[in-house]
Amino acid sequence: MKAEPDPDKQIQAMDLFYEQVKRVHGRALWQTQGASKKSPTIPYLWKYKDFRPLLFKAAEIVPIELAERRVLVMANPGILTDWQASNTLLANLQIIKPGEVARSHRHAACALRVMVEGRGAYTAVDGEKSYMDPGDFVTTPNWTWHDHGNEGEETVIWLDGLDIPLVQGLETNFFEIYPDAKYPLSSPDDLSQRLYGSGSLRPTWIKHNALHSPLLNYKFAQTYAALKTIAEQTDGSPYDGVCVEYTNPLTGGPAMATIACFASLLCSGTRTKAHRHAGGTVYHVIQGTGRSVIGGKIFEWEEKDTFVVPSWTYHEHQAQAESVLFSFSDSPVLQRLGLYREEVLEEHGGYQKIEGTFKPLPVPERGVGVQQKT
Ligand code: GTQ
Ligand code: FE2
Repeated sequence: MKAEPDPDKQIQAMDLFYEQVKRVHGRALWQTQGASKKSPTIPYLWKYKDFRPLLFKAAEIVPIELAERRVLVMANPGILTDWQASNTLLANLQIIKPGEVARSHRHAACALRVMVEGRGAYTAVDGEKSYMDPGDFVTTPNWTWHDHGNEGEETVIWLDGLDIPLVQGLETNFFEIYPDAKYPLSSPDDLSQRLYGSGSLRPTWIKHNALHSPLLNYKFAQTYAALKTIAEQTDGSPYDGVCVEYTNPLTGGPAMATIACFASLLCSGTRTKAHRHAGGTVYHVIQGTGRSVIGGKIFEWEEKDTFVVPSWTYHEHQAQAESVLFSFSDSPVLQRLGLYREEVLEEHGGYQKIEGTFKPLPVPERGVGVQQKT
């Protein structure tokens, strides 16, 4: 007859065993399950009115030559290991004073800009200069040389979106500095707008086989007019309102291989229903005021604020005044890899149960005054 196993002894034996496995830098898989299940990205919102004075302070005390880019990162407090808005994306604010140039460089990460305030600044991408007005959406495809400059009278601020955390995760974050501050210009200013700005008329003599849109600047005036025309006829998606994607005019695909970008018009009083999808999304309020419910919490937003909806988190929007939300997400990556999925909330008539209101998290003492990465 076999004796009953002693549970205490069994646990002891297992603990000893796990130690032995660890000594050869191994892990028992059944012990690690669950450790990586939860995304560290938390829903979060950054107020422009908090960042704006700090940006101007940076412009005053940090010479542009000292910073590769004079940029403040909107850091998701759920992600302790780095400074980023979501697991894959950065959402930063960049400030350039009149007369300044941010020197030319290129990187494996893709970048985008949404102009927030000021006029007279340009970005030059692989030798083509594009002047940027508030609300414009501008692409900097990966591995293109780019420098920025402000030729106007006003200090200029814009939102940068980048896929640096994704590219870092893949350990392919290549980066090069151009020997001169500016990369030589090789095309007329705003050429891509002239060639591709109509959206549906394709110049037949140009071959363009890149993974990104050939159009560098999607002018806000054009986007807004299109949204208003559509909104005269339809409320659009029950989840996103009158939402359009900034596409590659040659393929209909995303603006860049790794980042899809959208503009959504929510007419005054619009309330969308909740859905969730794979892929983290950063929203930037181009204009308007309203609130979003993200993961059961109310996030109040106003013009120029930025917020993040983590992957697989329910979200719905409500506009108090007519609002235009810009958003960008890593969904093209997920779609390509067969990882994309989406789901509509069925309960409570399609709206989330409210469990609270967003409040900025207190900043731990050690986080103030010292530059520290964990
Ligand atoms: O403007 O080239 O916010 O390379 C972060 C990295 C902006 C830029 C950022 C960059 C840039
Ligand atoms: Fe850059």
